[in-house]
Amino acid sequence: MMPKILLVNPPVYDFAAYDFWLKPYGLLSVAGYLRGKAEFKLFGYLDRSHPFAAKQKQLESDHWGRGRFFCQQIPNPPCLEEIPRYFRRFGLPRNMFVDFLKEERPFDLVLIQTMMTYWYQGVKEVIQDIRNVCPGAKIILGGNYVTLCNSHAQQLGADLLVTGTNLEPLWQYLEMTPDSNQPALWEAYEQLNVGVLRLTDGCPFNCTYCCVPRIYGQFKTRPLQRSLAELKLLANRGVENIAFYDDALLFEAERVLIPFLEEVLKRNIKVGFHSPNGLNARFITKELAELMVQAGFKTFYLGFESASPLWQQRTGSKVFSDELSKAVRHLTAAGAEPASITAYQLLGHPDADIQQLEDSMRFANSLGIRGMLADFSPIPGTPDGEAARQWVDMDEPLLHNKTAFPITLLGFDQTNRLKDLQRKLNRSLPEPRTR
Ligand code: B12
Ligand code: SF4
Repeated sequence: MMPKILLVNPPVYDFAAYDFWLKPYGLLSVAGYLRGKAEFKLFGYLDRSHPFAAKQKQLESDHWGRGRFFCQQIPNPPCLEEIPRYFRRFGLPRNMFVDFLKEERPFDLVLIQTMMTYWYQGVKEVIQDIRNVCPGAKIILGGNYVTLCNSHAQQLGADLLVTGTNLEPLWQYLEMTPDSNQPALWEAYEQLNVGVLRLTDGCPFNCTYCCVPRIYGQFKTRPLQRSLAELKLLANRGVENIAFYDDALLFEAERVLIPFLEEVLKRNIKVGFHSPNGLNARFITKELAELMVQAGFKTFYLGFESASPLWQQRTGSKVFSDELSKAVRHLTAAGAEPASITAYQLLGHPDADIQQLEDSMRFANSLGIRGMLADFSPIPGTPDGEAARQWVDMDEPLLHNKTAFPITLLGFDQTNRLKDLQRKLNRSLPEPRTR
């Protein structure tokens, strides 16, 4: 008999959350490796195609498949009481999961996705409900929170924690043999409008605020044929928008992204591509910009962080201001609408004094592109996360919260002033033709 496995993408407890092409890609990838070897059920709290969410007007998707989650306001956790923002639980209501478990039980195994370190309360809630309704099921956690806050995650009471990218302990625990050529288990969704792809793993840079190089080791490309098979699977399911979750999608593009996009054109696959995780402007050449636009890239998020040369050098020199200007020139010459290009800049970084954020925001605006303040979340084990210990208790993951940390560091008024300025600068630009 095949084991019966439940896949869960938990609800999110946070001040803010928005469906910016969010999918539990690690979880679906792991399940994909076991395709045909187990019976799967998925409960996605953040699935806006679920009938409960799909019928609510205010949760409707925008033109590119993004949208709001259903949410309920709840009291701030005690350690975030001082933060003057409403705390919420995002995702399908709790009783829906309990009813689902009662209807579908028993399960042999439950695999739970963990994502942001400061989202562990949702994971805890899911574990409690499973223990109550399906006491015989073995619970397995994997993903970022488990990897970055392992000893904290051990207190949640799961049976196995899979850390990092080594899945060997999982296969041993399950006594199953994976098929690593299989794409993610997208068919687990009954309705699917948005998909995710990842053509590479890791990143060759070493930014002081990021944990990717430490977790993924050397930059590696994924097999092109497997990515193309996954794209086909998504396109056949009717997916219209695909977000890349790569950390360095444009690095060594001639080995991965270029052949991938050429194949997209050759096969006449029509989907909109997006890069919410940020592209490195340094690698956007004239030719690459043309190919990206032709093959269907609709939005371009560029990781810029700051226009201050000192700050850029001190944090890893991943991109310089002239490289951003050049990338914008290439993209717009290739036909990208300037309003579809957005530069991310970090708000609340520990070196805020040398970051010259206002100047950086004005610089991006002078290029005719939008800016987005990416609230800084300190990550344990990174140089900047460790530096953050002087302001917050890094052993409490709730204090890594990206809304809370900038307010703790800069104060509420200064944080609001900078956010207002960003909104004002964006309003000075023409509206995107399609939002
Ligand atoms: C995609 C991504 C996003 C997406 C959304 C992701 C989502 N679904 O929520 C977007 C672009 C929206 C995003 C936003 C942000 N992100 Co982000 N993001 C990532 C990224 C690149 C991948 C995360 C992911 O989906 N991993 C799963 C898949 C893709 O990974 P995988 O390698 O295939 O998985 C393997 C293993 O990890 C394991 N595995 C993974 N999951 C599971 C599950 C199970 C059950 C098992 C057994 C195994 C397993 O098995 C797989 C084996 O191949 C990570 C960096 C990274 N490379 O991990 C940062 C990362 C998670 N983000 C980070 C940050 C800082 C942010 C932002 C705060 C940035 C900002 N300032 O705005 C925001 C916060 C958003 C919010 N609402 O709070 C940090 C973490 C911060 C933290 N404290 O936890 C990370 C680690 C990057 C970094 N800077 O170091 N992010
Ligand atoms: S370039 Fe991006 S993924 Fe790479 S180390 Fe820097 S922040 Fe992390």
